Amino acid sequence: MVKVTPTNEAIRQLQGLHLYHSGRSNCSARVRLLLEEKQLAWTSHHLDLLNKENISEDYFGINPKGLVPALVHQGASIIESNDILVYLEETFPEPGFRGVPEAEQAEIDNWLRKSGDLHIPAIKTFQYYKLNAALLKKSEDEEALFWKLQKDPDLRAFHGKHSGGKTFSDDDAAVAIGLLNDVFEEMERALNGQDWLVGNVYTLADISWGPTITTLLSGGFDFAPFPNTERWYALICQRPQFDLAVLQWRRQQNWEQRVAENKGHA
Ligand SMILES: N[C@@H](CCC(=O)N[C@@H](CS)C(=O)NCC(=O)O)C(=O)O
Repeated sequence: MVKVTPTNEAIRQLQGLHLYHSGRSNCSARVRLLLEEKQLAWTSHHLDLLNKENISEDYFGINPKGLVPALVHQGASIIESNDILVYLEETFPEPGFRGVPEAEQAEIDNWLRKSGDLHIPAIKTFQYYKLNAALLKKSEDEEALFWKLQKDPDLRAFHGKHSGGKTFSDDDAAVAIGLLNDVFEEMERALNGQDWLVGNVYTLADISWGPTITTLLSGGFDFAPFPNTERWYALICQRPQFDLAVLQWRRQQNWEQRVAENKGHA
């Protein structure tokens, strides 16, 4: 688990749980979902990714990768959304979301690891390929600041692919879709004859993956070959906490409308 000491003293002094997040981000949404499930009080620090509010010296002082989410708690910033889920589960164990027998605990960890591992090569690549380039384009100043602040080699490689008028190729998308099809085939097997991913109990695995489906659906990913996954997703959508933490935040940001308005722009 990566814990960062925020560079800004005022942020180190914050009391309670402070989440730096974005309405449309699936990584942020899984953390909001667990916060709601645990009924924890938290303070929202919303960053509009389309306005590149994450590209600032201040925010890189909270998350050195410049990504949302980051959870600030007791003077430290915890980054990586799936690590934040584990941190919250360990720090605030009740109600618990690892309620399966010992032998199945590793399956929860596997789903969390997969969610993290697939983020750049599959989920983020698919979304950037599908979204209009104009929506994500950085201004010259934003580009310059981004390349100055961003030190992470994977993120430099990723963002290098859609800067200076370039974007992700059909081949990049095909690789991403292949990885996604593989993971959803696995999900189909896990959900065969059961409602939830591990041990038929609602766990961190479901909390991690539910919001990812929302994001992929918005990019037009085809879930028709995955009926168990569709059924499971319909079930998770029925949770009031999911509506509050995931769907309402997207609606508030007018995300679908902003995407639609930008269609057709170069
Ligand atoms: N592995 C990270 C990925 C976080 C991530 O990529 N967040 C996206 C939103 S879902 C973001 O901040 N994008 C802005 C950017 O790449 O500049 C996590 O799980 O927290």
